[in-house]
Amino acid sequence: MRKPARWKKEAVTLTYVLGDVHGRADRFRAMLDRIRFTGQDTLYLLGDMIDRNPDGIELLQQVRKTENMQMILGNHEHMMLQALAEPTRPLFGRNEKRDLWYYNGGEVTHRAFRSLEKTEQRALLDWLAGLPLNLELNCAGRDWLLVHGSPAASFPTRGHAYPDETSYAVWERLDPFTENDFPELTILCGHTPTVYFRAANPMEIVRNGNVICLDCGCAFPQRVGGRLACLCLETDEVFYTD
Ligand SMILES: [Mn+2]
Repeated sequence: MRKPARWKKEAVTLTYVLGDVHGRADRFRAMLDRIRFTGQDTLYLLGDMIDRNPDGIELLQQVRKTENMQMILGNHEHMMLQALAEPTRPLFGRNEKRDLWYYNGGEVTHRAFRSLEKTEQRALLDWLAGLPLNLELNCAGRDWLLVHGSPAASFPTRGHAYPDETSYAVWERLDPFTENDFPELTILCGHTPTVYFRAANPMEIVRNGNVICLDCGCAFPQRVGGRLACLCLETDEVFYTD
């Protein structure tokens, strides 16, 4: 007897989390195929859809227009917002925020952004400026906290080196082996490729205590172990691109 090919998806709706796609639309598409993402499921994105590879703007537009995809702000979107908000100095053409953004792989994103209609540019920037720093959700019987770099709520106690809560939340690297400010929550974080915490090629997600690090280096080529990882909250299943 032949099994219906998509039997699982008819029965349940699932919640997925991934992050740090960094302009790789090919890997993002491959992941949506792999998890058989449907209109009934929800996908949460941990920020850093842009930079280092060419498809960031297209990815942001896709997320913005897809109702069942929710995104938090990454440091790369934060850099983009700051670079485009700062006026370029008339005499020497300097824009320090833009220099920082380009240094971190933003030039390819800026080029794609400039090719958009002005109204689309404005809409995209307004949407980015409204993205939350963290998201809390209750799913599969647990309370989850989604962060790009670190929980914003730790800023008052840990954020001395940062000018404001936003910079802290998007830039500070949460260390799953030393930090446990919110033991009642399961923290999902991106931002730091997991080889930073545990050597593996290809990279694998790292879990320690109540922290799960999902950035498996999608920005980087396959030969250095880069790939996209995605976690399903209901089943605890981890998916990887090739
Ligand atoms: Mn980041």
